[in-house]
Amino acid sequence: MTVTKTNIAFAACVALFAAGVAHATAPAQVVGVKLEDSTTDPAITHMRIVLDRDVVKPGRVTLKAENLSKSVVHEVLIARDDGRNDLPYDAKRAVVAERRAHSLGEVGDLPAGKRGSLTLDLKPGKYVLFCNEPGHYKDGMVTYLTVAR
Ligand SMILES: [Cu+2]
Repeated sequence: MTVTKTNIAFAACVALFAAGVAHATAPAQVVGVKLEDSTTDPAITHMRIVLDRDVVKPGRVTLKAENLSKSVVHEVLIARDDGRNDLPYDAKRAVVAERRAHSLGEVGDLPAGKRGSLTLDLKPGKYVLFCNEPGHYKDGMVTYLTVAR
């Protein structure tokens, strides 16, 4: 077959399309996110976020959050971790300044015992997950997820 510009363009389109389909149909990687406090277990002295894995591959990632508290509302937000020690904080409201932290999404305001999930397309890098109910981030509801090839 004679190679023409049209053929090359067509081949490139097919390759892109195939890559797109493969990407769309690849199952999302699941990260279990447990939201816990002293009502979950009296031995837990500070509220916390526990992930069942802390490294995933780039691509679609589903955060499956479960609020294991008996009485406290929790939530989980995710943002890229830019290497700062602390996220930008609004001390007056006792919350992370979500917009300045560039939140990528959240499973918001989960009542005790409830579950929720969020699927995102994540590029390689380090991410921070935190609860932004007032006071919870400072109490320790923050953890990290690494996306690496
Ligand atoms: Cu919380």
